[in-house]
Amino acid sequence: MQQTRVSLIGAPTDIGAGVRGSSMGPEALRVANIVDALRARGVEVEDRGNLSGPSNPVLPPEDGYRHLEEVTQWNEAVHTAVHRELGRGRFPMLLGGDHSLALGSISAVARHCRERGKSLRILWLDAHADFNTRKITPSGNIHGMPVACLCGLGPDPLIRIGGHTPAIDPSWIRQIGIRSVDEGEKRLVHEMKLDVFDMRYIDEHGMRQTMDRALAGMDENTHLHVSFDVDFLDPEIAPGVGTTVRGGPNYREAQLCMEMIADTARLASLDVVELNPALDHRNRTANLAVDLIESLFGKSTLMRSE
Ligand code: B3U
Ligand code: MN
Ligand code: MN
Repeated sequence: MQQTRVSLIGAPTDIGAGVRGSSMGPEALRVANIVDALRARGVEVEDRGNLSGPSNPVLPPEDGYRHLEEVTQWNEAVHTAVHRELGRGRFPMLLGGDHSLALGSISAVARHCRERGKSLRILWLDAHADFNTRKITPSGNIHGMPVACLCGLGPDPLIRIGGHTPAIDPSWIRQIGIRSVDEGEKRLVHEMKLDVFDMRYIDEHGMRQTMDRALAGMDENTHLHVSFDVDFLDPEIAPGVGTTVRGGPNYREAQLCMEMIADTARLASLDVVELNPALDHRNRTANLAVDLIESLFGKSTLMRSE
């Protein structure tokens, strides 16, 4: 099998979030030794450094969006960088930054898949559905909207990134770990028929069956993208995020989730977002994120015979 070649792309901004600090995420992941951890898995790694973009003006929402222009600029930079790495046959790993950046990242992955005739499966690991729109958002924070924007529901400059609207079809997404969805957002998620494995589903059926179902139906032609919002994890183990929601997956469940993704050997791009070092204790959440990323790249306790 061909060796995986990862390109780390830092996007140090909290432009789409309500709580500041995820702009420090890329550095915290580097301090947690993400490069060496991946190399220890036999992965070839190049750290492309950080993208640049506008600073956070900390303004209130306007017409339902906070910092729309700045979010657009950051996402255009992310789109270009991610698309370029994919074109080179490399695995882009976006180090956020807040989750609004998944717009740039996933639109680039979708464009690449269209160009190469590949099918795309997206796993959205998150406490939140991130399916708000201008009319229903309680905050105006665009990190609560990227899935809706990718599906074509959002402001022109955001839904046009990458030149194909909508960037993706809702049927390509599986959301996992969801436990905080706003009222209007619930209706929209239902209307758009998103495939959601919420915490209730995981409680009732376990992580094993959840992942079996979320990963079903892929083949050799599938590009698997994981968008890992660190607030997916239970705040007891991952306190370093801006919007903690209790009752998330514990350490073992999160490990199993990552290991089952690794077993598919289809993972081809990744976002690691919403890590907020300003709220963390001794880089504990960054270390945990790196630990889980190692599992995503095949680190498991024993050789498995089946
Ligand atoms: N749904 C809320 C909260 C939220 C969404 N994503 C995060 N927080 N990280 C909102 O503001 O849209
Ligand atoms: Mn999110
Ligand atoms: Mn979240």
